[in-house]
Amino acid sequence: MTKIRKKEHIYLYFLLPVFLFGSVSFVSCKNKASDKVEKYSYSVIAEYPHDMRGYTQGLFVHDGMMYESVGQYGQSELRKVDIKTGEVIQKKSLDARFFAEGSCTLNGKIYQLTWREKTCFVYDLNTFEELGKFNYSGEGWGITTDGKSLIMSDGSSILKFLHPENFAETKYINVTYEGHALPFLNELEYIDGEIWANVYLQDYIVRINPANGKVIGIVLLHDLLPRTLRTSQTDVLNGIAYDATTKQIYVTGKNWLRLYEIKALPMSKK
Ligand SMILES: [Ca+2]
Repeated sequence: MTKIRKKEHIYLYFLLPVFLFGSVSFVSCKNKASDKVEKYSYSVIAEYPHDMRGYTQGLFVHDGMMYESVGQYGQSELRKVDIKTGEVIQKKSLDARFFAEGSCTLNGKIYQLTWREKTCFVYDLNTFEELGKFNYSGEGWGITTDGKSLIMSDGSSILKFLHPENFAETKYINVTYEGHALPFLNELEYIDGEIWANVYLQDYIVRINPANGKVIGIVLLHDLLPRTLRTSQTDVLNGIAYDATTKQIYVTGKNWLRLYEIKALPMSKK
C-alpha cells in the first residue's frame, strides 16, 4: 500500500489556493457577508511524542486519554495512548483485509470506520471488545459525534449524520467554502458546536457550521511539524482531538513524530 493512497486527488494542491486566498475575482465577488471565512493562525501550547509508525486516521480524547485509529492494510489498529508519553496502553489489531479509518466514541462505544471495506466496527470503550458492526455504501474516511448523531465523511464534500444505534442516515450537509463545495473532508472533530475537519493533502483545518455546512473558519497549520522532525515516512496533517473538559485541542499527522496541543488565533483585527 503506498502512503499516498488517493493520488487522483493531487490536483487539489492547485485548486484549493483559489478558495483560500480569494485571489480570483469571481470568487470574492460572489461572497455574501455571511459567507466570510475567518482565518486563524495557531500557537503551540505543548508537544508530545507520537508513534511515527502510526498512519493516523482517527483521533479523539476520552477521560484524558488519547484514542487513535491507525490505517494501512496489515497494520490497522485501534489504540489507547498516554498523551504525555505516547505510550500505547491498549490496542486492538484489525484483520489484514481492513484499512482502519476514523473513530469516535459515544455512549460507551467506539465506532471505527474502514476505508473501502464498507464496515464500521463497534467496540466497547473500555475493553475494545467487538460489539457489532454496521455496513455502509461508499468509502469511510472520518467520523465524529455531536453527542447525539455520528457524523461521517466519505471523501466528498458531504457529511452524513447517522443514528448511533442503527447507522441510518438522518440528514446530511454539503460543506461549502465561500459557496463552493469543499471535497476531500477527512478526519473530523466536533468542537464547541462546530465540526472541524482535515482536508486530505492540505495543511489546514476547516471549521464548519453543522447547521448549513458552511465553512466559517480555517486554521492554517503550515510548518506545524518543523523540517527537523520530518522523515522520509512523514505524511500529511491528519487527526484532530478535543478534550471538552479541559478545552484542549490536539492535532497530529500520518507518521508524524509529534502530537501537538494547539490554540487557534484569529488573524483579523477586531
Ligand atoms: Ca477526531
